[in-house]
Amino acid sequence: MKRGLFFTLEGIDGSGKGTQFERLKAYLAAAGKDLLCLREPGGTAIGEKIRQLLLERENETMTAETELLLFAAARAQNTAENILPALEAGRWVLCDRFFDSTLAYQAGGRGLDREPVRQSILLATGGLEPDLTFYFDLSPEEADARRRAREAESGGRADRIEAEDLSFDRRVREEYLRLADAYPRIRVIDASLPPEAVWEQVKTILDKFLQNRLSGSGEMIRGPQRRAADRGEAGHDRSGNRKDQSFTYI
Ligand code: Z5A
Repeated sequence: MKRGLFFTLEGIDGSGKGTQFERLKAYLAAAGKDLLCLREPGGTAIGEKIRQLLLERENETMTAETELLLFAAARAQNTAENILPALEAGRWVLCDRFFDSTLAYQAGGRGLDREPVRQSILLATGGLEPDLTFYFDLSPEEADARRRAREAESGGRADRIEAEDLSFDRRVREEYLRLADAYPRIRVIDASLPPEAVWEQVKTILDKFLQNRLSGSGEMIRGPQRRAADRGEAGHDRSGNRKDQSFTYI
């Protein structure tokens, strides 16, 4: 059984990630892919309860460390319950946010030291990495304007993290751009364009990626485990059990 592919979407809130998630989902489903769609925090019964805790405005006394550990807890559950079993079964997984969000928001935005943030990610994922990540890049000012327009339309109210100021979003964006510079799996999308033009970028990158991955040498789809093994690290063994390993993120 070929291991499935793992795709993630990242960006600051209001960047249009959710809109493109729906398009990607429809595109892959139309291509007949057996697809599992998830979001973080969330994706499991436990994760959705943690999501509530994380986003409720009432929880304004939450410390950055508590926040980090709650995101890690939700991710550990999502990884074990949903993502790994789906990939092992050869399904493709599409996740709205994954650990890059933690590096961008908790290390970049909150200013937590990167090392404990990396360790929390490693504990939650056992070293699982997406195969391809779309990062939707938008200025915090533009994202804020879109968010406000959406709130005015829906009558909704900003959640605890959305309520942070623009300087927070600027630090988050900086960290995303740093990660995108360092990791070729992260592809930067210009999210300032109209939705159709944003989709064209996503589709071009996806089609090219799939062409490279699925054609050619006839090799098995190289999933996260295999890549970790190539680096001389222990990710998950063939049964999907976690092993200790060093963590390579910057
Ligand atoms: N978080 C974290 O801190 N650490 C972590 O490890 C993880 C998450 C996993 C989850 O929020 C929060 O948790 C998030 C990061 C943090 N907080 N913030 N801030 P969420 O899941 O509730 O929401 P979100 O992921 O941040 O995104 P969203 O609210 O769903 O928005 P979006 O996906 O970025 O954008 P959208 O809904 O597609 O579009 C926003 C509006 O713009 C909407 O009205 C669209 O119609 C419009 N739009 C979309 N595309 C365009 C274009 N191209 N042009 C113009 N207008 C557009």
